[in-house]
Amino acid sequence: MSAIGYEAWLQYLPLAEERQQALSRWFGCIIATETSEVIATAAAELERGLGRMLGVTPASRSSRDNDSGRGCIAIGTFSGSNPSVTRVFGESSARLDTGAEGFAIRTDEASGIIAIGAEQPAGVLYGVFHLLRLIAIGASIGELNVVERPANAIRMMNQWDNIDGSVERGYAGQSIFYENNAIKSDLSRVEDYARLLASTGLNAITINNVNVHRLETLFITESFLPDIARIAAIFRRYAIKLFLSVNFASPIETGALTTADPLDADVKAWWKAKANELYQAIPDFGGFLVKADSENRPGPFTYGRDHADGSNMLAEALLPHGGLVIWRCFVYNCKQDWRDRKTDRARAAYDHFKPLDGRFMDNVILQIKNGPMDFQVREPVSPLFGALPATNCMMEFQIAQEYTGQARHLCYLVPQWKEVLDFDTYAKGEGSYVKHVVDGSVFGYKHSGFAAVSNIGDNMNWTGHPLAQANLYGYGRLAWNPALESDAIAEEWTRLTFGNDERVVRTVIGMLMDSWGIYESYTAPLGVGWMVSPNHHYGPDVDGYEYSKWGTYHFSDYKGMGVDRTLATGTGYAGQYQEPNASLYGTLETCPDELLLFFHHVPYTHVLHSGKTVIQHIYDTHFEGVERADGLLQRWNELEGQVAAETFKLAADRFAEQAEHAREWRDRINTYYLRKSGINDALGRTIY
Ligand code: GCW
Repeated sequence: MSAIGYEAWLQYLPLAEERQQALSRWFGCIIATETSEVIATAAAELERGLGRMLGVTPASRSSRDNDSGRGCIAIGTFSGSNPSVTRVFGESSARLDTGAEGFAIRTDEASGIIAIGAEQPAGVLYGVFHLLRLIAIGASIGELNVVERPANAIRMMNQWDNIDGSVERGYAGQSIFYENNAIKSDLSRVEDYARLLASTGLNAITINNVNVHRLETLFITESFLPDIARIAAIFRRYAIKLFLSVNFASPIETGALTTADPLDADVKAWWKAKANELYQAIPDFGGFLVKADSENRPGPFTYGRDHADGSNMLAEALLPHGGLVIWRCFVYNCKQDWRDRKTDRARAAYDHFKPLDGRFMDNVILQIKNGPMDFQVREPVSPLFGALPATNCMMEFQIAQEYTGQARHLCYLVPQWKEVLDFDTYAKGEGSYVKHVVDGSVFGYKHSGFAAVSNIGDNMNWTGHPLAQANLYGYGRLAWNPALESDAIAEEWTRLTFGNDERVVRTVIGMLMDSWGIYESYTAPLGVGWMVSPNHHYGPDVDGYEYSKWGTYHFSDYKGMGVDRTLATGTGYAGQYQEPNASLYGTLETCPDELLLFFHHVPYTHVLHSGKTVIQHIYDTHFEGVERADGLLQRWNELEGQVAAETFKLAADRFAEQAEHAREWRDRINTYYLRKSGINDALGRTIY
């Protein structure tokens, strides 16, 4: 029994004695001969993991000097100096399809060696975490012959942390990087975070909020660079590259120039000099993440330039150093008039960026949110995926549950992300899945991959809700391999976190897998989104954003609700998809129920494919949602005594809050629609 806390999925719980004994024949020693920092990290992890699980730490050897009388584990690069690795993989290492960052693990009965080999030290580290995971979840290691390579080249985390210690949309405490307008002097927690990220296969991180405020603008100046370099050095040991979010108006805001016009010669020269300075401090610096002309952030529009001009100017500065510009597509009019039904925020990213396809430099990547709006519980996939054959693209997910319960409600997001990744864009005919757009294979992108907004803070368990760790873990695993199934990822996480008691494992997996559907059922219905309290976005407020400037409306009146985004009579958004998706969504008869109100404005009496009317669907799902939220609490309560008391209590309190709060959602939404529509619940349940 263990607390789900600081160690997260790297607890390395002691194995049963029998298994310890069976395994110990393989782990007489650890042979690591190379001097690379990352391989040293890998060797230390092996010592720690094996030591805890087996109860004895295998001796470390820097050469094959096996006096243990038992088998050993050897780790190293294929072309490195570890003879045991070479012996096991031999010439065949050239044919192993590990790619640059993958790894191979092989059990060699003849020499008594389990070898982990890779092209690069990073692969060795991932291989070590993989082997430790296999041991922890009870897999057999006697005949290992594993070859793994990541599907995505960029596997990135985005922190929305601010220098004052706050975290934008953070629900798990304060920043682990910053406090009181300074970078923390004690960064040990950052190192522990790096380890967690590397264990899931992530290889890049942006350490500051995309909203780059006054002091964070100075991160790229000498006031902060030495400290930033300290952070980069920590992540480097875990093969994670450091990126910074930058302010497009930096030349002005640092006091250097009076313009940030991307075509101005002085501006270009300023950024070039900046890049030189940055790479002097951090030779393997990853590059910039940029939020420009979005939600009041500065950008190229101020100078009558477009986003290709803006990003290319930065890309030119970084190019000689091999740096990347990751440019966000979250660009829309956040000052629209709710009376104007033609302007559609959902259209914005495509309208801005589609016409620019082909104009971006090779080291620019467009980072696109998974949906066209903003991380709602249900949205269609952004039509930009598949629409940019000549521009590098990557995915942006949000692990932080801004609109999905804020780490107080359980919402395992991996199934949602899987739906996005498995969506067929038809960009190059059938089978042009989003996952293959963002892994670069559909269009042959030079750079591409995954990014996600982190859900961690300085809470002792990292993520606030102990079970929200599953989202952090799941994101990394999916970025490595989008073909993994949601329940398989849930099972890995559960076993690593709670141990292998089958009753606990089954209960937790079941709760995780049901949770997204439960959250959806008592919140905004049928894909319409929002209905949250303005600003903090927690809790129900059906009209909270209805008369605002943010472009997020449901248009409910006494007859019906939903947003008409059809080509024929609406905003035309549905026409941004390629066929057959454009027709599927644009036609009332074929539009999937779960997205109906995203695409169509319909009467409350409209009959869904499910056979229910819209109004009855709203009532039914909201009543059921509360019952199912109660069910989560009951299911968790059954684990009392099976899970460490502290973890049990922490989660039990949150499940109680969720059940209570689901009632608030139910009653607000049902009451609102009863009053608007005047149509009674067919089952006569209590609505206020
Ligand atoms: O959803 C909105 C959030 C903002 C965030 C923005 C973005 C970082 O409410 O807090 O700002 O998205 O993604 O840029």
